[in-house]
Amino acid sequence: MSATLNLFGDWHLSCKENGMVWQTTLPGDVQSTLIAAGDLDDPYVGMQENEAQWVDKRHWTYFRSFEVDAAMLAYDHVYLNAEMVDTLATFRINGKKILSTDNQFRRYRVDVAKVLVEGVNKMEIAFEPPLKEAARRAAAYPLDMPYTTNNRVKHLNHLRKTACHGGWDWGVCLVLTGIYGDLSLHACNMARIEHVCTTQHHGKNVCDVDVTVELFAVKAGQVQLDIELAGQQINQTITVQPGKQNLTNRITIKKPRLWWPAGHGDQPLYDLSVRVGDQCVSKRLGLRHIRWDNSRDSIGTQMTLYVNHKPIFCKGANWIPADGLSTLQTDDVFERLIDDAVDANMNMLRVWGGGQYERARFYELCDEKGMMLWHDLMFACQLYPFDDAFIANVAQEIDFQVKRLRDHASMVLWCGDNEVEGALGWFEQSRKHHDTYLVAYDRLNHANGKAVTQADPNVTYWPSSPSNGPGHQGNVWDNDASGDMHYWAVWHHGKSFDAYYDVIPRFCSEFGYQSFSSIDLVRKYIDPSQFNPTSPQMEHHQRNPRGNSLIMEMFTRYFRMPTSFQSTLYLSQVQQAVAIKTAVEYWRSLRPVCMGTLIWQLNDNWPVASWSSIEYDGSWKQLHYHAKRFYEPVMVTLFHKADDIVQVVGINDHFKAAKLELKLQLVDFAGKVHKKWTRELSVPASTSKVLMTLPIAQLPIARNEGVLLADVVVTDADGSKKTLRNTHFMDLYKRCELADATVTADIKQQGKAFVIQLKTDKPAFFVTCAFTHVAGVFDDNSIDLLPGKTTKLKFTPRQDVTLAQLKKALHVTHLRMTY
Ligand code: BMA
Repeated sequence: MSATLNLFGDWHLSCKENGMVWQTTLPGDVQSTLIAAGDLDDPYVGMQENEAQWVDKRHWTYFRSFEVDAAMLAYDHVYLNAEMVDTLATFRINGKKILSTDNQFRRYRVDVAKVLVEGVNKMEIAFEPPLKEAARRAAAYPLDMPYTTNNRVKHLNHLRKTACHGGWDWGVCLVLTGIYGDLSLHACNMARIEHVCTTQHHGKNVCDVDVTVELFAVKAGQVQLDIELAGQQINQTITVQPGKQNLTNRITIKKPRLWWPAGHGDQPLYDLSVRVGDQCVSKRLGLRHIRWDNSRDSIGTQMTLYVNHKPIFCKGANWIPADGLSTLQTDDVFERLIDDAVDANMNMLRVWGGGQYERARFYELCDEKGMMLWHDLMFACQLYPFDDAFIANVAQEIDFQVKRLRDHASMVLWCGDNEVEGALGWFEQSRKHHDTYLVAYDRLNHANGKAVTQADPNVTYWPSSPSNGPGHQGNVWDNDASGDMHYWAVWHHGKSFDAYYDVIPRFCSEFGYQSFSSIDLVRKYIDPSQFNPTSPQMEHHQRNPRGNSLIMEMFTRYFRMPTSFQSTLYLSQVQQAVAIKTAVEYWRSLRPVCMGTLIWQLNDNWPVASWSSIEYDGSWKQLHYHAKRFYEPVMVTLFHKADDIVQVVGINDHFKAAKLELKLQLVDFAGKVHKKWTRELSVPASTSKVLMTLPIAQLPIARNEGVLLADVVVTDADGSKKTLRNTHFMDLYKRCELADATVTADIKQQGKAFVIQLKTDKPAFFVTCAFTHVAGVFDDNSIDLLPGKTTKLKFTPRQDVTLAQLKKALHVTHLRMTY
């Protein structure tokens, strides 16, 4: 028999410095409590974030009482389980200290039988101010460990805590204090379950699943073990010895239904339950075989993922914590964002190392929806301690996290860190004493790799992102021949978009371009008197020091200057979409040399100018609509490099050949068609193929007089057809005399959704519909329209709204309207 007492729920929170007490709940954080109580203004609005910075300088104590019955105390073993305790906490029960924590990412379990009493018990969790302790540790450290200047606070590298709590170049600075994972008491006899881990062995039409139960026994004796998987059971009485032990059993699943990444098949999940006594651990397993091919080839080191022995082009984006406040990182937000990723034809997210290991639901949703995860360990952009105590602390974190997450079908790679190998070259100290810091880095990185593979011997451990691969320390920034690459020449180094043609990444795990939030979100957090990109409030919501100048300067290269604030916001999103579309379509055309592109970044954790494709309120930026199209499994891209020859390339991610009907036209800005090409084509499985080449000089109109517009009917694997449009400008947008098109829109209700019918009198580009104060998603947006045809967009609101309200709230923008 066992018993459990969930300690989440109602708590009190007190502040040592001012003696005040609040009623609150856990899971949660101090900042959220103060906001809810009206003692802190919403830090996302205006510049109110500045007013929230006192909170992390104080001592906070959570306290409550709870009842324990005699039955619980009668067990052999009673322990407290605490997860995601952020960060420096001392736990007391009935005045007796039972635990102190200093790692948000570890699971803490302590025996509490001796301190509990029958009846009412008191629990208190006292938190130290994190930054003070971080500074103390930094000062005491024998080597100066440089911290990231992305953050508004110092020395967070000395604490095992979500690094971007300090802000980052897109984030709100809220150095949280709280508990987010679990807080519960458990009582059991004989032994407790520490972990349940599985290993899949795939054969022909069969999958053997080894189920390993890690037990911690408090005394020697016998326990009942029951395993159930795919309708099969194993029931045993087992003998345990005091301490830790592993028990492995095998269950064979015949004719397994395999789990596939989104876009490649279904995600069947098999229920697994493991019982010891009446403690139960349940999981849902997706059966799939994962292999990374990182072998050398004539170019360098490959980075190709095989799922069930099929090559997968990884298409996706980077994931940052879903909100600056832990209480707003809800399951609903997880689901919405993962759905948005799937809807945009993504199959992979990279859980970035400056964030956190997420709550369980995040991983369950990824399993259910086929969203593969590249998972960093939580280290990013700064140098970290490397002494034995720090390494041992991190080893416990890794042991827990890897065992917790390894059975998720979505988990395909563990990576040592984000840009820490690269960061060795960023700081004066580490440049000057390079060898010292390299040895320090290696020490931690190797230990972490060892901890990962001990916790999951079958997983691929990739040392860092970017990295040339295990054992290949070198120039990680400019080497496109090996491993993964972060390509930031466009954006951080201010290069133009054609610089994306200068590299042939094997796997580009980060590249991004900033845009502003759209006007409808800006209205929610910026005062109208500040509607100017360089107003104090707008600059406060731009965390990349050069951000605004990079955006504006790039306008001057490609576009005519926008003449209003609203146009500036809109155009920044056009520009971002063009940048990333250029990169992705070109790199996808390079498959199989390049086998992955992950956009920096999917989401925002507060309203801000950033590289995200989805705005803080969940609306899609133009980029995300373009992503839906440029990540289509079968598509046609058009591009030209310095040679002025337009290449028309077909890309096919499916495992069988794709049929295409291509209708290509050369259209001028009045809508006149100057040339047409019609072709029936096919692209072989899992590859890209040049379909046509068109020298610009041989076209009947000048390059700035029109565009190439490709409409492609793709027959999908299931026989269904869809038409995809792709437009190619042969000259800079600013040099083209775009027609002053009038786009008209009519809205009709269709069940819960609404259909917007768009018509134009002249060609119109980047036509984007939006609704003021109405949240929701379109099935397509930021599209190009030709006269003479009605185009329908479907809008699914995420709130209750009437047709009349929508008609009033609609605004349509296209490129020519910005000047
Ligand atoms: C990347 C990330 C982040 C950062 C982004 C934009 O390299 O790793 O550190 O937010 O660049 O600068």
